Amino acid sequence: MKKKVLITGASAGFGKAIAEKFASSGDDIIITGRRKHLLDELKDKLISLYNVSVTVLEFDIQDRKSVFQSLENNPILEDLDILINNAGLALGRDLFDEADIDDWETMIDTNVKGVLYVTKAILSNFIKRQAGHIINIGSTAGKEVYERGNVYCATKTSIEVLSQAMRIDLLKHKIKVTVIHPGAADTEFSLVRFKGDETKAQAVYEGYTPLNGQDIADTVFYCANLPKHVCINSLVMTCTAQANSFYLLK
Ligand code: NDP
Ligand code: 8X3
Repeated sequence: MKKKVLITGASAGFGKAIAEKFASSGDDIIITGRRKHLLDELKDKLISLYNVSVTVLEFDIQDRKSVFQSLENNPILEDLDILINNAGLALGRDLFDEADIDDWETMIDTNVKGVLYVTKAILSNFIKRQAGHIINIGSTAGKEVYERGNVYCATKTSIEVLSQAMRIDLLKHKIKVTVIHPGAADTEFSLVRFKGDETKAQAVYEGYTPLNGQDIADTVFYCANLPKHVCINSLVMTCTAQANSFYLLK
């Protein structure tokens, strides 16, 4: 059956691949991010390829007011089936004592507060219908803390914890909550983390075959299309060359 799916951070990486996956199966999608021109390009492509409904919402998930203005009481979300909390980032890979506090704040504001704002802003639609599925994108960084990962690891650990909390508190409303924790995946992630340094970003993915956006999209789609009585709670996925945050065969 056709679904309506809201995907945050769909201008690149996992979110873009997830949008393509749901649209290709005939679902209607709402795609969000800050880079509107990329979202508009994706919208045109998906409409012409799959003839589905695609709505673009441009906002910064760090900005509480913008999030609520865009999502709360938005009629397009009244019959929303799935929220995919994907937008997020790492900034810097520095020792705790050397890291930039502004980077820390941006990661906390985006990866933790942004996810809380978006979820809270759409939640009444799920509660009204006593149905819905929240799929949060965590990370292996939330499973094992690695050197120079400090605050990024903390934000992704929060996603595991908040997913558990949402699952418990929203149980009475019959809302499914899934968290997916991917390992290293080749997207714009490292370019953002290393602030545009392409050499450093590319080095992260050299010498092995990392995950890609399509791998995550296929997994999200699988979790989203299980029978009504089945919910995958938490799932860790890595490329075959990676065992966890510490062990990577290059
Ligand atoms: P990308 O950098 O390729 O994409 C990130 C997306 O998030 C973009 O669409 C970006 O849109 C959006 N985004 C970032 N900040 C904001 C913001 N303040 N407001 C709105 N949108 C924002 O990274 P990935 O696709 O790899 O990352 C997606 C998620 O997966 C993140 O949560 C990341 O932490 C997680 N992850 C990534 C892994 C990897 O190795 N790549 C592994 C495990 C987890 P725009 O810039 O247009 O706003
Ligand atoms: C991204 C994966 O290993 O860079 O969440 O933290 S890692």
